[in-house]
Amino acid sequence: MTDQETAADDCLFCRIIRREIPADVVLEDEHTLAFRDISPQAPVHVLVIPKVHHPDAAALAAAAPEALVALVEAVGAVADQEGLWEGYRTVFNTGARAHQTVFHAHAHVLGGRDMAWPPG
Ligand code: DGP
Repeated sequence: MTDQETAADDCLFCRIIRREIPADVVLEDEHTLAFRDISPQAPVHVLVIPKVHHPDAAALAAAAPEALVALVEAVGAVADQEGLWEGYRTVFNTGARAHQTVFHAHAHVLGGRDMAWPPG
């Protein structure tokens, strides 16, 4: 078994992809799954994840750039579907110091309220 398969076996988001853990799915295609965050930080808070397991967005870009492109396209589709025409924020937390807690690449799509800048 490869390191990637070992990681994927135990990975929370891989388990959501495999439907071993329930999630409120809002969009799915060949490359990505999008579902509502269990702890929403805005009226709309959706996680968009690739179906392949890589620990963060940069690792995904290096290993499977087409999957990262598909993920960003899915972010746009989620924003349209959720009616976020006035704007939304896309966040990739990378590493523990940036508050990454699930080490499967994911984009947070946050919207439905005004966003502060600089981010906390
Ligand atoms: P991050 O902190 O950037 O690694 O984001 C991980 C997010 O995942 C966090 O906002 C909470 C969310 N999350 C954790 N466990 C679950 C779960 O079981 N279901 C769903 N829908 N979201 C989860």
